[in-house]
Amino acid sequence: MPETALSPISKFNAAELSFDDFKKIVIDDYRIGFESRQASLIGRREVLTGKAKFGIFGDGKEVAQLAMAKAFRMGDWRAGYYRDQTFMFATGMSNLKEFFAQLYAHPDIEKDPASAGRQMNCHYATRYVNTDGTWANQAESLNCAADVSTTGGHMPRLLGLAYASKLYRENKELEYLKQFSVNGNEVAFGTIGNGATSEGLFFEALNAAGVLQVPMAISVWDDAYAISVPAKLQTTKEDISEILKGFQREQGTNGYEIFKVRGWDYVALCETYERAIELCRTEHVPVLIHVTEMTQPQGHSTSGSHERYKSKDRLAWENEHDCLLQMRKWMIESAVSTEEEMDELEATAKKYVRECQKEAWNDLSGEILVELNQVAALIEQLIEESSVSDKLKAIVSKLKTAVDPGRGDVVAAGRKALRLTVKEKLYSRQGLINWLKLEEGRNSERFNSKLFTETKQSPLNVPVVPAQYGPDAKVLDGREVLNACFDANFERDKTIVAFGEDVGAIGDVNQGFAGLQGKYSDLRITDTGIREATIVGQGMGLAMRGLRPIAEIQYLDYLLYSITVLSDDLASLSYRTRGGQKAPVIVRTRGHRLEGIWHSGSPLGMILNSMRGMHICVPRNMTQAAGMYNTLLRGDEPALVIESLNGYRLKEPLPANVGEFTIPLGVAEVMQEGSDITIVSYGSTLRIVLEALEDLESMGINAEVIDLQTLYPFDKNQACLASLKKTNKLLVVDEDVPGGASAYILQNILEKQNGYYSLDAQPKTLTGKEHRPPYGTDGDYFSKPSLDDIVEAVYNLMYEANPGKFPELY
Ligand SMILES: Cc1ncc(C[n+]2csc(CCOP(=O)(O)OP(=O)(O)O)c2C)c(N)n1
Ligand SMILES: [Mg+2]
Repeated sequence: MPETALSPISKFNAAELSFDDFKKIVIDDYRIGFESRQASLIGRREVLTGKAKFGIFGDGKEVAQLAMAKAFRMGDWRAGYYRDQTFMFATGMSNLKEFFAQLYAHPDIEKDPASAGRQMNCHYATRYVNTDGTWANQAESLNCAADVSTTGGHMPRLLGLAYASKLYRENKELEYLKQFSVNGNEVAFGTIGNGATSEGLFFEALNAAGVLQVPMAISVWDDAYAISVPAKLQTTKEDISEILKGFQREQGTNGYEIFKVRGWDYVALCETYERAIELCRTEHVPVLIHVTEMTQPQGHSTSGSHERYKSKDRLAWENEHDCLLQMRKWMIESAVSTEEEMDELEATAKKYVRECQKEAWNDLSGEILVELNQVAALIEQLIEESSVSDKLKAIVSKLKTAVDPGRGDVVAAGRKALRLTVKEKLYSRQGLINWLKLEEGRNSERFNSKLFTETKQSPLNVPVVPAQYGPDAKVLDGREVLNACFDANFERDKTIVAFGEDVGAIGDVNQGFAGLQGKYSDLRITDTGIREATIVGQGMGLAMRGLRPIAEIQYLDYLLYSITVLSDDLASLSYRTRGGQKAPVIVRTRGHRLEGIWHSGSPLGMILNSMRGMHICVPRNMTQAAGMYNTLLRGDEPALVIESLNGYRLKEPLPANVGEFTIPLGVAEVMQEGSDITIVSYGSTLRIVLEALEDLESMGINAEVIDLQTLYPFDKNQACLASLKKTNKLLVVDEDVPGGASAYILQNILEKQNGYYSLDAQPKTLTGKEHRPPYGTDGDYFSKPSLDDIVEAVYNLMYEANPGKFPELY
């Protein structure tokens, strides 16, 4: 195996070092740990005095992180949680100024590159997306996937990051992707609190990594508490590594190597990490390092005090076993340093951290002060002309005397001044209006931008290529059209992989991938365990590392089992890093209606409400689905594609360019022109609407039918509005619960598109019932919109508008 690229961090191997070199490394480590501790102490004070809103820190966890950092190499990844500041400082992936900038929520990627002030403090990320949307070189960087605040929420993604190394090592076709991997030597380092190991996501990821044998190194930071809840109420036997012993690999089995080490024992920690990570990296064995006897010198967070729930004995034990105190003691005992040298180092470190904190604060408050003075000057101009000058003066005075004012205070002052003077014709109002407009744009960039990557790589910029049909186009089952599409894409792009339950050997339960594992190998078309959350996480980690995953959730109803990952992690990734990270995963599933309570779901309202940040595609048939896959696979943003479960065996002509034609996202299609009423639908119900047209025609109703095709983005060209202008009547047909996706559709048409002004009858929705559909054909008929329901809903709208022409039905 080729040599692993070394990170700037020196390798710790005492045997090969002179004592002086060894001393230097240890002292430097202590300095980093001590500075990190100071940052925690000052950080807490900054919250308690009101400069920052909330603080959660890594005090008590410093020494283990210094050891972990030594094993971290170029190309490696971290996916962890909010205790890891020392690791981030030791690796150089973050620094003290950035730490404080994030604590103060500085909305500038230069100051807080991890999140541009969007995330709580100690939520880390490196920026691997260049500003033009292209990938940075990850193999020559140290990489940190963007944290989430949810405990255990990062575990599925961690699995994917580790799995990418496996694919890069084992699939030789990927060797050309040098900017992502060197022979799959990259380890994915995960960290998690002892309490969070109670989460299902932890166990799901743990098991999956054991099955897959991927280089995933999980460190459990065990401080015996999860906020106030002690280990006794969290973990069987109060000991996570004890109960995970069954995962230990044995002669001839797969599994884990499990290590247990105390969090204040610097030497043991360094040795453990070196050994564990070497094994993980070279043999692709997952490892778990259980770091015990950690402490929380300042308690869990700034929200409370641990004296409330920890006993005096425990608090005294924590004081004594403070990892930095223990490290300091050991350094002096083993002649690495002297008391005097340590005192000096600590005094210098304290001063340095204080300076970093002050600079970070001045950077942000200085920017705000400029804006504050601008708005104050503009309001002062108003004061000269206005009859409410006293009130305006009060605004300025309040603003100028405010303690630590924010941008919100500055803008609010301007808005209030405009409201106060709304009835006055003041020349100087315009200056304030102009300034507010300018700031609105800037603040929208700061606080609301980058829900999607929004670069030229976006799927919205993929050129539209129409489907072509030769004179002898074959007419196939829908599933065969999809199969041909996937085949062509797998051939074209070696980075595409697909995986999920039953996706590999049988080519998915509806055979979209049939025969493709044989053709492209089980590294590219792969079966997984029943583990929806980590299927999505697997996709996310792969996509972050330059691969193009299609992660399959067998049925739409089971999306719920992965919704935490989709909503918290995947959909928020671009936003929470302000475009610094991306993960173009395609989540493929099938649903809308078939049979029974758990195979007929169409919870699009839930999806739309929880997954902003992903494209939501609802193709009416498999050809449209294929065109959407072709688009998405050429763009760089995450998407969910819901195929119509009852459409795989319907006949569709095969486009000659089945792997090339594209369906643009957000472009609704008028399926049938008409003049009496607009029916808007998508997916499986769209087909029923089309079937209903014959009955409607026979009743003298000429309906226009629109297929939305994607719910997000929504009808960018406003086909719905154009249609309403002709028909003045609207029926939305949707099979979600009442007030689910149909409410979203109405809001878009009536409010965003201003369709309200084109209506001359009440807009209506026809949806599924409140409950899920019972099993059987009758269950479907009486629970989901049927042809009869559609015809009657349309007719009733016509009757209400013109009872003379359309008499009451019954
Ligand atoms: C899914 C989820 N549930 C609950 C919380 C609230 N919460 C934040 S931290 C925490 C305790 C975590 O304890 P542990 O995993 O032991 O980590 P520690 O803070 O002790 O290092 C809880 C319950 C959360 N952030 N996410
Ligand atoms: Mg804990």
